[in-house]
Amino acid sequence: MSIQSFVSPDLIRQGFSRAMSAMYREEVPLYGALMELVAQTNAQVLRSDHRVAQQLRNTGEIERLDLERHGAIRVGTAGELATISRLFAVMGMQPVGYYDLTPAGVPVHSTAFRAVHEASLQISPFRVFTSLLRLELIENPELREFARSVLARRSIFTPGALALIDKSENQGGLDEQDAEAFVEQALETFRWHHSATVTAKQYRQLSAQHRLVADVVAFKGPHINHLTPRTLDIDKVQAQMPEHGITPKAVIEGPPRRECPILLRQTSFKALEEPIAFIDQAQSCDSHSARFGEIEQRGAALTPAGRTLYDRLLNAARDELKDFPNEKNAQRYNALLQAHFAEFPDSWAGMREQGLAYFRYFVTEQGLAASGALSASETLEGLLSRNYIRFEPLVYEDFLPVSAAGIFQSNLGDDGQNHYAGRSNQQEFEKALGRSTLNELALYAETQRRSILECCAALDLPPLV
Ligand code: OOG
Ligand code: NI
Repeated sequence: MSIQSFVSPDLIRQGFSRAMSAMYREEVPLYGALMELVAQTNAQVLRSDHRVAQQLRNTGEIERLDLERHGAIRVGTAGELATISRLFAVMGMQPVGYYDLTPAGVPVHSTAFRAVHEASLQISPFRVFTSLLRLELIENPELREFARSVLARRSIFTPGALALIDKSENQGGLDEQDAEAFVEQALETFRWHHSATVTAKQYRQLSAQHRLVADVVAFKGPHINHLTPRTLDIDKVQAQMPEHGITPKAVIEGPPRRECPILLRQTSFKALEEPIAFIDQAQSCDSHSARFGEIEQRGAALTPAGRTLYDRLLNAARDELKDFPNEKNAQRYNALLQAHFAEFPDSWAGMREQGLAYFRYFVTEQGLAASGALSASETLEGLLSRNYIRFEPLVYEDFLPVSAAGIFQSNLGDDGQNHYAGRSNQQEFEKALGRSTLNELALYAETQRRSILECCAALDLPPLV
């Protein structure tokens, strides 16, 4: 078979993301309502805020905005994680970053599967926050063994999906027909199954250990637990949610509202209580809240210096609050965030000059007109000051551990505040994954560098980086 007949992994991912969204819309009615609200708000922002509209046009993000979403799943074993990694690889998604959620009382560690090159992200920015349950943190040895044995018996991939993953790896891609079948088969892994794999009593025991343990162990597969659209104004959507029958959590995770958004702001809500059929009773009064809704607003990716500053300011606000942010202290928490983040420059130029964020550089019309007549000793700053090039912030494509912990906790209920003795263990995670995770900061630095090299080529200059 010739290479030319393979479908681009980027297009398989785009198709998969669409199929996932359609499935989730059918399974979780509130998701449809949320998508409409976000689409309306984004359209309003684009009409009224010309600066944001122009920026999104300049970077091309405007074309991916409606496609943009992330999902989340939780798997139970090393084998499941390794195969999920191979499944995502067929769609051009790689594990980026390592997130340890145990300090926040959630017995998992995680990575985000996503495309890594800006050209691929442009076709589909679909990402999946993927967590591996840390069974070793279950203290009760009998319950731990029980959970292990239940997980060992399940198989979360269809035979068709496994065969197509093998085929793609062996021949280096999938043709049109196989790609279509792959999307259909892969989707099955993420579907909700309303029948549990345990008895009602066992479910309650797992749930008493941690709701998350029950969510992973008691079901046939790692159902997608939320699918999150990207909004251009999270405060506006949050304010309008109640009118649409949606009750968000009290506090928006991440940085405060700013002129120049950084990283990621998120909020979630309970979307659906699912009745479950246990193996010993078809109709049970137990229900399980497996599905959530979430929205997010994305801002600029920060450099290591910017991230250190972000972490320091966030921690300072939280330390001063002296409690987990909740309904009662939400107002004070927001005020504290605003006060502490006053130290973080709120202009793109300021952040660029201080090396706090990553940017993409673009040649201007003026630059193109001057191309060929520039001296070889040009500098980036010189080109910027004469308007031969301009810059736009590079969007953050990843997640935040403190925010993710807040999302987990609000989704799981109050019993998420356990303390685990387990240490962060990236090595163990990567052993399970069967490969190493990529460093997100290196990816942003590469994209920034490529954009500078493209400018140099267009201006007929030697490389400036
Ligand atoms: C994942 C929670 C984290 C986010 O956006 O930070 C997350 C989960 O609940 O499985 O999705
Ligand atoms: Ni999420």
